[in-house]
Amino acid sequence: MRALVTGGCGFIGSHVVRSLVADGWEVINLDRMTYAANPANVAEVVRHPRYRFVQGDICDGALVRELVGVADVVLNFAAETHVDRSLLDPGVFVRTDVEGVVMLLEALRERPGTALVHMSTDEVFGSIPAPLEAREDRAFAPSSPYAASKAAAELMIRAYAETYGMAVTVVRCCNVFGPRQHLEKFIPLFTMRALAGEPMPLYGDGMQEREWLYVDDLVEAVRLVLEGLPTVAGVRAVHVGSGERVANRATAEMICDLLGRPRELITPVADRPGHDRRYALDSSRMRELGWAPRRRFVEGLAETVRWYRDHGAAWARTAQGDFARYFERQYGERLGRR
Ligand code: TDX
Repeated sequence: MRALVTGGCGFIGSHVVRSLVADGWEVINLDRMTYAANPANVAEVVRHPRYRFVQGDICDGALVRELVGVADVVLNFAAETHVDRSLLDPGVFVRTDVEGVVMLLEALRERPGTALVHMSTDEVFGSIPAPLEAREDRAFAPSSPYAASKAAAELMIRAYAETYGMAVTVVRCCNVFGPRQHLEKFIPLFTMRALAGEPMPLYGDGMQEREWLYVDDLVEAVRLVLEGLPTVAGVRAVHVGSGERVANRATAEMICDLLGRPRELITPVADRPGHDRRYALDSSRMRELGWAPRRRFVEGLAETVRWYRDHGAAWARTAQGDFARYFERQYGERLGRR
């Protein structure tokens, strides 16, 4: 089987690329190499005969048509993913996360035998009040430009599936974490700040809850989805969540404790505008397929924190980077340095 993986140099995409190549798949990795991509993420497969890298944009219709034309399945991980950046610059989210998906759909229309697995997010539902869990048929209510761009992509997918009889799987996942996640995200950022003995900027009261899934468990879910791709036209959505919902303050405290750093580093700062209080997925559909996460949050967090302690600084240096500039823009005022 040959997969076209988009965004395969990013966090989740690269974990999937390495898993597929190791298991005998042919993989074409299409990545634009934005700030979020890191060539080190795929270093171990880069010379593999079943791996091919193409630097390019999912908004490039001709390129996408050519690559979709030689694939059995397309896995779309290409996206702008950071909520805070979507508050600073929403336009690029509309372009990549919506227009890019339409480009993929246009190419797939001409290839009825090629399946699409699209990565989406629990954020399309907005905040979920306790004790509710979002089922697959819940109405969308996105709060951020990022979440709205992912919801809009799903609506385009639905429209194409209905209109042109395409069979698509949408994987909606909770917060994923693990090695190689960009430093802008909560767990890597807080880990690196704690290691450096620098203030860890906790938004608002820190009582927002996130459902955390270790990246290897998501990869296993994606692999299971690939084993049972639908053949009937329409959209099949599946929720992939761990059920482990943790308040941000508690996660921050665990990071300090794991590293033996004082909890006083946790610094409350101005909240993220439109900040969702709680995410919670009902993942029973995936569990009925036989999937279950293998790692508890505490275990995955300990492993992740260790990885950043041992490799984080060197790994971060291999990435494209505007992180220092972004950090100043996002946190300078919040941390009182402007
Ligand atoms: O500096 C911070 N301080 C802070 O308190 C950052 C970066 C985050 N937070 C809070 C905001 C969230 O409640 O931590 C929580 C997690 O933040 P992020 O890592 O930015 O993730 P989130 O906004 O929950 O979105 C993530 O999960 C769903 C991914 O970024 C999305 O791409 C995915 O779709």
